[in-house]
Amino acid sequence: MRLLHTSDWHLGRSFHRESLHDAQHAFLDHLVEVVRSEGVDAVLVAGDVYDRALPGLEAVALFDDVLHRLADLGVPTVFISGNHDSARRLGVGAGLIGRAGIHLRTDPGECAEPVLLADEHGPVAVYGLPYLEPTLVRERFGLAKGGHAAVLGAAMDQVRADLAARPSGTRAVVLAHAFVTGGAPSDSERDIAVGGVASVPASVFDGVHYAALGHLHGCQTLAPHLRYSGSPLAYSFSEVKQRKTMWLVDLAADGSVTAERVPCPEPRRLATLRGTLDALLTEEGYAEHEQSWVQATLTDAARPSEPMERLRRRFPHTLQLLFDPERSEAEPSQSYAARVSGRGDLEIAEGFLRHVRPGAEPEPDELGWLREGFEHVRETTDRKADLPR
Ligand SMILES: [Mn+2]
Repeated sequence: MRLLHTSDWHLGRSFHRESLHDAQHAFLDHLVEVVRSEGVDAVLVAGDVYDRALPGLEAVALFDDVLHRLADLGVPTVFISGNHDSARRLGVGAGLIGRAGIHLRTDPGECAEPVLLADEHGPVAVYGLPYLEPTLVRERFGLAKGGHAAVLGAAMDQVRADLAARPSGTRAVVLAHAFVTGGAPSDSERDIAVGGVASVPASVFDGVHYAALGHLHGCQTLAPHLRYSGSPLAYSFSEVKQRKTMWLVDLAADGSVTAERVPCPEPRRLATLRGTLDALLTEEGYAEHEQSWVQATLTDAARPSEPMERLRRRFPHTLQLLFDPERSEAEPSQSYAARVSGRGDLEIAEGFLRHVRPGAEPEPDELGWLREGFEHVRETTDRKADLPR
């Protein structure tokens, strides 16, 4: 059985205020074409369909359009909700849409109800596990406490129990939206850390033949049966070196897997340039980036006048301008933004405590309060998106 695995479409997302609508449209055209030309038997979309819980109308229209096109092709498709989606909103009409062979799995109560497919070698059970926010689903899985590893582990226990009751030789595929240990993050994923632990061990997926993973935006292979497709487009400059792809997965009669990367269309190259304004404007070597989306880091000791205007004369698609002046070692070397970039909220708050109380480490109690505070903010933000009013 031939599967096409993709994830993290983030419909409606822009790139540094540049609309990606046309690029996302082109990607979906490409997806439909690959499904047709490669003889795909089923499409798997592992979460973060939309960028926001309340997507804009343009994004909803893109999704509506691709649903129709996939249904017209008659190729079964399984979607799960990711941490960016409102599971309840994405799941509206799932029962009706399912009659057209498009399966929206957004309900944590349906983890053990697979979409049943088959090829000439027998049945394939496809389990769509929506993103499971520990604080929201713990109780449902009979857990008093525990983070991502516990809830996803409980969901996978249900999957294994269901699978064990099916005819022997049934192959199992899982879709999940999670941070699996060993995966490499980039800057465009929203943090899902709970109690300081974001990741789940790969062993959570023991017993299934393929896990189509979503959440991390770089394409990667953790094991032959455990892969991230990554997002179809770059959503941060940290992805400058990534080639965006989908996985074309062949599931053999014995459940073994071979996979091949299918490149996605690239709307425009990304470039991260660093140097003095004068160097960026004059050096021949930068000519290849004149039409790229550019992040420029200026190293001039004194901030030049009108740097964006001047840069855009050579690089009209400059989207981000950073300053990192070269200084002598005696001076503080970086801006506050540069010093905290890439650090988590908790880490920044810890650093603040050390800064205001030199010589004293933050107390465990204080760290606990901070962690609770940050988690509370994140939960209430997530929960608000799902409120009926
Ligand atoms: Mn994502």
